[in-house]
Amino acid sequence: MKNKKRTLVVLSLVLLTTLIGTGGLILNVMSTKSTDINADGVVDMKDVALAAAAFGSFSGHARWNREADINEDGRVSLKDICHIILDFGLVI
Ligand SMILES: [Ca+2]
Ligand SMILES: [Ca+2]
Repeated sequence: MKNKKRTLVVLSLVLLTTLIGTGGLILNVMSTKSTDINADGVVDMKDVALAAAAFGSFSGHARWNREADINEDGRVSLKDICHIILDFGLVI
């Protein structure tokens, strides 16, 4: 069961990386906001999980997490998660 979850996470990362690799079609605006959402000094799955928990939310929404809105467009979307994936593993 644990291996299935790990496989799903890896496949999701591969999918996101593939989407990002298509010439940046998803990311049309660069952001200067930190992708280290929990401010622990590294961009990792904890940050992806925080963004995923806020996915689809917007300012005022019950699941809204301002720190997860990386591109600061007022929504937590795939664009924000792609920004985090691009920085994945980065030590800040
Ligand atoms: Ca972090
Ligand atoms: Ca956003």
